[in-house]
Amino acid sequence: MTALEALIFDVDGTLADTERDGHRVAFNQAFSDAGLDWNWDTVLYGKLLKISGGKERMSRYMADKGDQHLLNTNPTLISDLHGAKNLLYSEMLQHGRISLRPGVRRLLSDARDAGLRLAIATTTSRVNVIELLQQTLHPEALSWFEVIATADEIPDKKPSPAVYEYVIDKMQLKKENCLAFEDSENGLMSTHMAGIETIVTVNDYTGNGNYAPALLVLSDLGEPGKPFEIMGGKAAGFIRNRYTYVNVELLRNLQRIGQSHI
Ligand code: XBP
Ligand code: MG
Repeated sequence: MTALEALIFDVDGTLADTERDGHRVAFNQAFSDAGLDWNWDTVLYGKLLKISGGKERMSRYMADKGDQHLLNTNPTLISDLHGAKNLLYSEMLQHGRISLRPGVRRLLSDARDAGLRLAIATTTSRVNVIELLQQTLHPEALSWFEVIATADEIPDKKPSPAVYEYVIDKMQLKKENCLAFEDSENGLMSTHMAGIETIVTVNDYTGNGNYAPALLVLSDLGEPGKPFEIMGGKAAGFIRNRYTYVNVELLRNLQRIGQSHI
């Protein structure tokens, strides 16, 4: 039986709650700076999040609003807005407005000490990942991850499995030797199609999803003294009354459980 070798992390919603008070606010500022009457309130943004990728999200919204004529005067409107949004988002990170979710720093640090290999698989832009890791985790945090796969390398966004397949291929891993961390249905569909067992940590936007294929569905990774809530998953019965936060020992056990389900 093969052992746990690597952990692959989604970014938005998984490492940090970046959407409602991060990307959404930056999108709205970019819209208003461009003189557009577009505004994404928190409820609308929750619906729009079903569309992976900021550019794709704006394109869909523009079409639904009947504003496609705007492209006649500015054919690069969507990519201009996206660039402006990412700059504003970077500024928010630099001002410390976004922090890591519970347990993330501890687990990454413990995983490194245990010799587990780390990677990132996200549909967001590379610039956003770099800023988030450096600002919230550690100035040298980029070097903690063997592969950082983003929308810049993999335009085929989640729920496509492409970004996870890219990571597995680059790291020459077997999918059975990895675990992935996701926060959304699109993310879980992506890992599931790539054949990677997954722990889902939900947030306000993703709590009502269908996570049937997940090994575990949790409120968050938990901390000593701040237990996670177990919301479901194939391994939920195993961890109940045994673990209150995600640590490397639990992950090694989950990887074995994942293999026994195959
Ligand atoms: C993240 C996304 C991204 C972010 C915004 O999904 O879908 O579009 O919302 O970033 P996941 P960009 O967590 O599943 O990777 O504007 O750079 O796309
Ligand atoms: Mg996510």
